[in-house]
Amino acid sequence: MNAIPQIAARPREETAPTVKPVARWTVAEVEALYQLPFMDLMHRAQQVHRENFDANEIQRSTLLSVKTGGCSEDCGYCSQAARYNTDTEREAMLPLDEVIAAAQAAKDKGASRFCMGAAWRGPKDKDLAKVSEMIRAVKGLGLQTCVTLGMLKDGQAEELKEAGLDYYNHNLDTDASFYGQVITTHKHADRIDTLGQVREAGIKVCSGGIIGMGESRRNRAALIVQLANLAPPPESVPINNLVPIPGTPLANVAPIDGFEFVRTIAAARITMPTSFVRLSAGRQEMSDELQALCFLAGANSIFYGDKLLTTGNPEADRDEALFEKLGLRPI
Ligand code: SAM
Ligand code: DTB
Ligand code: SF4
Repeated sequence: MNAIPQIAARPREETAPTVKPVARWTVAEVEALYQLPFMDLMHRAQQVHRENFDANEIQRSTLLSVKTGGCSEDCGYCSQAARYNTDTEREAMLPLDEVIAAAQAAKDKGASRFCMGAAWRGPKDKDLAKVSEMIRAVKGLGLQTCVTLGMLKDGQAEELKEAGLDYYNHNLDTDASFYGQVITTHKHADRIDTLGQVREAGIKVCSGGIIGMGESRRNRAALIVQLANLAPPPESVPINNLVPIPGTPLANVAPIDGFEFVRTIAAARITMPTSFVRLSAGRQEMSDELQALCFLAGANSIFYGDKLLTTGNPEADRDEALFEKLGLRPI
């Protein structure tokens, strides 16, 4: 089927990283991956995975919400949107010493990356200065740094880079054509713009999406294409299974079939062969066996620690026991 074309040499000024999409994959090709017999799809995903990674290694990132709740946006899945009546209350930004203590604890538990999240449409300049201090401190502990702060304005990505930021997480979340059914306060194109600013500043991109929001298989395939055709694709691709939050518009969406979720992981692995694919939100609700199928399909990263931003994640002990059973080695 699809061989990824080599990118031909281009004039110097065009070689700067951008996220301008290239036509590497089509939706029809990714739908065809989804339609493969399950065993064939797993085999193909494992082949691609083993060509690019040690299939027995797994990367671990720990998350901390440094500014929780009260968000102006209307993302239909989110506990932190001010407009929905959820159990999550608006909180002030965490003080630096609490962030440092959490990062040190994550490092002691074995995480290699520390990701700090804020419930903002985008950061104000005074907020960014505080987050930059957090990045400097976490980097100083010897951890890779990641933040997810919403949409960035001109100059903000450069400030984050200067503070020592390694990765910026900003998910496309869902297919451009489904986006307006879940979020109306900003656009899919705004997300792509921010990813461009992150790239231009020389920060690595972490971008993925949420599966199980009532989207069709075609929407899922289109999301994968939109991620895979970014030039270059994100270094890190979180695939979240919707965690239904009471009080949000998506509270009662029917859960996605586990095999369909695994197929999505495989499609991400095959189309983005050198990216880390992270089995992200929704892991707490999964059996060990379903998680193992996700790893077989090419997921090689997880969020590690008993909390995501506002919802639960498996205890570190459960993850360690699972890694032990599967012979997975953390990196
Ligand atoms: N406000 C920033 C933004 O929207 O980019 C950063 C924080 S936001 C909570 C980060 C990501 O968390 C979202 O893009 C979405 O992919 C994920 N997320 C939020 N709520 C979720 C849920 N209930 N289930 C699964 N993923 C969720
Ligand atoms: C990502 O893709 N998933 C993480 C991280 N990036 C920021 C967030 C998941 C949030 C799940 C719901 C919650 O805990 O509020
Ligand atoms: Fe705000 Fe991000 Fe939640 Fe959307 S996903 S409501 S932008 S915190």
